Amino acid sequence: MKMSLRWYGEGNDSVTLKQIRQIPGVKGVITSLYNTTPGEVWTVEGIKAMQKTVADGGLEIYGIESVNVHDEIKSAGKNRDLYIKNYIESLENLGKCDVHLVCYNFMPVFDWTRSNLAKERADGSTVLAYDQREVDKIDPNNLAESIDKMSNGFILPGWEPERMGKIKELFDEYKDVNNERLFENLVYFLKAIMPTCDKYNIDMAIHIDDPVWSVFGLPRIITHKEAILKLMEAVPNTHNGVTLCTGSLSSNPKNDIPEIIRSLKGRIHFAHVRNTFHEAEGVFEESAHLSCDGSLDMYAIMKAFHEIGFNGVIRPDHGRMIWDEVAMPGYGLYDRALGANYLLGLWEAIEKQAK
Ligand SMILES: [Mn+2]
Repeated sequence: MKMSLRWYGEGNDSVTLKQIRQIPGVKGVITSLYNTTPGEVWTVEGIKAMQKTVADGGLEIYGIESVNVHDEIKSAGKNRDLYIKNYIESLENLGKCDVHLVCYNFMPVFDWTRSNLAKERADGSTVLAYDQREVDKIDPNNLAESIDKMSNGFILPGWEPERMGKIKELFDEYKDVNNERLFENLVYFLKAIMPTCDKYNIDMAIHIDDPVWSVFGLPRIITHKEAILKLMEAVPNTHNGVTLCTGSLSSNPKNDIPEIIRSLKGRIHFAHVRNTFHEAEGVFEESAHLSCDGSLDMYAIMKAFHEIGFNGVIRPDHGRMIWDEVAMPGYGLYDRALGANYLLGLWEAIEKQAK
């Protein structure tokens, strides 16, 4: 297992490569070409420049999060094949640069949804939180605005202002897309890119939907064990795999995460591991990574990864904002560093016990 941290690139991220390098056990980052827009071809030069920056910082790029999928691919719009062609070209260029892990999601319009990016907890830390009752009160237009106001001046992934400016058109694009259609569009996309993934040995890792239910009437398909397995069977190539995000899966407490991990042996290429605290149905917040702080058994989760022989990349996911740090919500240094080392500690214990 390789522990990593997500890094948003120079000039975007308040956390530096030097800081990440000083977290024990972290030798690589997950990053992206943040100056590209979904649908644009990633160039070899762009990828190489990003690799050089990270290598100069003493770290390695373990994978990409994300190469975003254009909404016309998700909605089967008229330019779908053109955008798939561009996506394939980006994958080829990544392959040529020796990058073999690509995280993506197939959620319409929004990458993820929260109702509060800085909910204060009893200890004075702040966390990302979701409350369905709050979400029900706002229309998506205002949500984009309120998220923008809450983001401490950072641009949040999936919520770029230029996309949010076109939100009505985006919703229109999906008016005839239900869960079945969205699934067909995903399979169409995966079948088109698999030959390139075979050629360059690229693992595609779809992120769990977040939260795992329909928000604003938009379809959601990567939500629970059967739905994920259905996708694995529809495109049985092992390059069609999953980003197992425990936080996203845990938005529905009915998801038995260790059991889902065991059912996906050989198909989990990347993992986001974090804890959440469940208050009520549709109401949760992102706690510290430790089992004692949230509703998940992190030991059981790490043990399940160990049992299936997981040797991919893990990163702690969103952290709390602590110690007066000012950073992109969920992506400060301190709590993610604590999370990474907690997970590494669990892993060391599990590994030694297994021997
Ligand atoms: Mn995640």
